[in-house]
Amino acid sequence: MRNLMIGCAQLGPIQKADSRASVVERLIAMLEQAGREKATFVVFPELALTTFFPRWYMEDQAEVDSWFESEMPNDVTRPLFDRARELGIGMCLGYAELTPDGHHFNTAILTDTSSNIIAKYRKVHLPGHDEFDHDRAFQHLEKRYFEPGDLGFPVTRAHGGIVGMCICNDRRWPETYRVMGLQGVEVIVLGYNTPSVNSQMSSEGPEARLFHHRLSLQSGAYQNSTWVVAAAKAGVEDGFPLIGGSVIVDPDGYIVAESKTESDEVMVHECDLDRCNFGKSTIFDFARHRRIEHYGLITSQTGVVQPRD
Ligand code: CDT
Repeated sequence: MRNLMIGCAQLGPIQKADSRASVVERLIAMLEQAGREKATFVVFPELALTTFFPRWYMEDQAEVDSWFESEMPNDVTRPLFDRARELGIGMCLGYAELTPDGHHFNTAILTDTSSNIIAKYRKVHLPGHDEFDHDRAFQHLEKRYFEPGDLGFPVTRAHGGIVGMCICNDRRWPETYRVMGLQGVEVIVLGYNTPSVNSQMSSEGPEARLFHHRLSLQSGAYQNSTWVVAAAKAGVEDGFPLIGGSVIVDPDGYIVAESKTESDEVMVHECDLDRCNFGKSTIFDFARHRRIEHYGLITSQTGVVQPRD
């Protein structure tokens, strides 16, 4: 057994007017609760320091940049890193990253139990659009404010296992899991901000959204024999609802913990990383069973090319 006590820390809504300092207080409160329940690794959501700002259309670059962090930790987040170090808890934390040379990414970092940043991931699959869309009930402007991640899907030896990160929409793409699966990943951690309703298809409501969310995570976990931990930012932000449904999924694809609210909520689960071994050495023993000579289209082509009539 290789047990890792993982905390999945769902955030309730963050309103546009809420200060980052007030959010950091909430993150610290959840970190402390996870610590009381013996967690040594806590997963926070995507863009965990602010409201989901890509729903707002902005033209002024200074206004856009005000949602980004140009260093991590910084003066506002340092208390979180300090408390995590005191408690001996590693974290995955999502935030909007502005690099010294002016690039904008939707980023997550991984820390060890001394609050050293040991890995970084930048969101690869950016959903939405880059111009104001009058046909939508609300905007989803990630393609406007972020560049696609440039780090791939690395995994890191950390917390006694092999840890990988992805962010929100990445979880819907099998390639995300498989690239990490091919590096032996044992825990994939991610945060998300998923609107409860589709901005273009009014018939799709929260139940469908939660179904597709669980379907993606459970299949990714099973098909790659890995734990998956997914932390939501949930609830109604300035009138715009986000799903909850934070989950911990085991390497057989079963949900072993799920949030019950759309508020700040922590779940801690003892994850035995050796549970990954059975699937990785049998049905999903990649070295024995994968047939890469038939998979070329996956990396040579993005869109669909139908056969000629
Ligand atoms: N944050 C994020 O990636 N949200 C997307 C919404 C897609 S709808 C434009 C998601 O996949 O949950």
